[in-house]
Amino acid sequence: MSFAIDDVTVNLIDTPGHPDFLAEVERVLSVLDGAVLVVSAVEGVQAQIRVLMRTLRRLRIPTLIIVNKIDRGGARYERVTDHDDALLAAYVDDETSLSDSHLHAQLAAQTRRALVHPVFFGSAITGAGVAALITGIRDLLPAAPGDADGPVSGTVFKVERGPAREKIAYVRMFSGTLRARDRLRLRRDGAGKVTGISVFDRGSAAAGPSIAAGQIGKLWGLTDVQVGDAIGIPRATATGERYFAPPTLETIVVPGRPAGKGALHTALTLLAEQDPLINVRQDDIRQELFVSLYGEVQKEVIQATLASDFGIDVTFRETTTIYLERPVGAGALPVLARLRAVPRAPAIRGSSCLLEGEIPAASVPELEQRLPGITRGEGTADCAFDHYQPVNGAIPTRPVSAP
Ligand SMILES: Nc1nc2c(ncn2[C@@H]2O[C@H](COP(=O)(O)OP(=O)(O)OP(=O)(O)O)[C@@H](O)[C@H]2O)c(=O)[nH]1
Ligand SMILES: [Mg+2]
Repeated sequence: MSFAIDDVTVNLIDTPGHPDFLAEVERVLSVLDGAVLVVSAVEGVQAQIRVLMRTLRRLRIPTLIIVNKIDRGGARYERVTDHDDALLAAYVDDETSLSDSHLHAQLAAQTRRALVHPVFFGSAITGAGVAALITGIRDLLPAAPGDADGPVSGTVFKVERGPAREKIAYVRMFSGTLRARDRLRLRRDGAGKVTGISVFDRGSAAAGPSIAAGQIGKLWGLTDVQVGDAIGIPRATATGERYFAPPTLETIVVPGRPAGKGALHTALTLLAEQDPLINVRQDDIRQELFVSLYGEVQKEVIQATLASDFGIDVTFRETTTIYLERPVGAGALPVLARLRAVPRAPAIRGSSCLLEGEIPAASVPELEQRLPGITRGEGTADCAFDHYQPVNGAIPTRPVSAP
């Protein structure tokens, strides 16, 4: 949805806060200019908030924090700010020689670089603090640069199906102007022609002839389109990487009618095709269909999507944990082997994983350097001296820094 604050147009993408819907947040991260993280003063900083904040910081997405529900009994601000380093209030040196406007400019500059994350307090019910937040969005978050006359560049962050099961792609335009009837290349093999455009503007989506840099809208006609596709020129920063750890759960999807297995397979494959975050696999022996999940509630969404988009009723078996290659992210083991580390079997506790083992002291700095890459930024390393070991071959040297 889109609204105006003075002369600034804000395109707002609302995502669910429940951890089961992490995938919905993942899909939009690459198209954000800034974020407003809503924290409840009653519930305090929940695990989900930490995951989101850590990711927003890692991706350097400018973020404002609003502590909501301060009207409620039991609301305690300090619960939210005191006990979490990641949620530290904006800190600016309070030198008396600096003017307010200078400080404000500093705050805006540092917020835009995602160095600080200003914290607001308010209540959506009473409206307290809302005006300050709105001013903060206008003044502190960056306005997207975007040249409507430049080369066409946009990113698809959501795909849904319309009443006639036609694909509708949600796109955020970064540059250029896309017009109805424009032909597009999608990835290497796909192509398509835009047959309809609707742009989010002042509270609603209106059909129009074109969509330009800075706008968010819906595109019709792109039958091959997938979430994450570039429209026109891919953004230089697009890496295709995943931001959150992949789902750790999976379940078997059972069609309402036994004969419906083929149709269900097709439907799930179509869903997975348009959305890389939906993972489907078929068990070769028992021919059962598995989907991976972030949590139980996601089953309801899959069930509803299959019913509304494909007319297929399904039930689910009990959810199980995926153990496959789970430990420290793909690519971790080759890295550890190269560092001459000897890992023991990983211990999985809920969504976290503990990997213990031995590593030569000389490899520790490189391990620390590569850890974010092989654990999607989620991992931490604790090292302690264990033993000396005889050296084979040339005696290793370590650079000594000048005193
Ligand atoms: N007392 C009080 N209740 C609030 C306030 N803001 C929201 N609520 C209530 O909190 C509940 C959840 O509000 P939502 O707006 O659905 O919250 P949300 O963060 O969008 O939730 P998800 O989309 O499910 O993640 C509703 O019952 C609201 O009425 C507030 O400032 N004060
Ligand atoms: Mg909501």
